[in-house]
Parts: sequence; structure tokens; C-alpha cells
Amino acid sequence: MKVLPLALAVAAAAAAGAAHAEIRVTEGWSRPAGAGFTGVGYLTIANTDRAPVALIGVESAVAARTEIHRTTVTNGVSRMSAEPRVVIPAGGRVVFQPNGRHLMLIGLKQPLNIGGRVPVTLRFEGGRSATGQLEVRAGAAPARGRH
Ligand SMILES: [Cu+2]
Repeated sequence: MKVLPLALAVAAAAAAGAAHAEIRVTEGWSRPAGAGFTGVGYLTIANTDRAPVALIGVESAVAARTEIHRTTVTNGVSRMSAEPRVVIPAGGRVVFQPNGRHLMLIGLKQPLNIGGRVPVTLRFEGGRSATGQLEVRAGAAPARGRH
């Protein structure tokens, strides 16, 4: 349970670097959070391939479980729901950002401290994967717990 996710992440990183450079994860960042709590992640996924790709899962060695969420605001009320599949169009990109799509790092195994880097592995349909990093930043405090 503790060793396996890391081993998978390393294997995925090697595979991603070798054969799947057309999916790029950039501009990743997170906010400080304590161990045992839930952290948040934002990033940009660019797909330079000629076919769309569908993100179907995310893993991080720092969290027990990572989910893809989307915040929507209806009539001034902010709601967060799980979004298990996110399509990145051919030649396009999808931005995960505050008050929109985000990653939830559930059950943090370690604190996320300012200046730290959180590795994430993104899983796509068809067995492809890509890796990225979330830089933990100070500023940009969440507005009353919103993601
Ligand atoms: Cu969320």
C-alpha cells in the first residue's frame, strides 16, 4: 500500500517520457495543507496529438486518493462535484484552476508546505499516462474553503 503507488508512478514516468510526449502537464500548483487533510491541485494539460485524449484518473504518492472535481456556481451557490472523465481535444488544452476543475488530494500522507513539489501521475484512456508537478504556493488563499 505504501510502496506500490510510488513504484507505479516511476514506471509511468519512464513510459510517458519514452513514448507519449504529446501530452504535457504544465503550470501545476497547490496550496499549503496539513497531513491528514485534503489538498488541492491545479494544472494545465496540453494535447498536441491529432486525436482527443480522455483523462480518467490521477494518482499522487502524497495522498491516499486523488479525485478530479469541478466547481460550478449556480445562482451564486458554489458546488463541487466529481468529474471522472475529462476530454482534452486534439491540439487543445484544459486548464484546472480555482473555481473550476481541480484535483483533490484526499488523505494527505504528509503536509504540503510552501515551496514543496507534489508529483502527480495522470492516467488517460487507452493506457497512456503523463506526469507533472504541483508547486506549493503561499498567496491565493481559497475563498471560504472553495476549490
Ligand atoms: Cu474538490
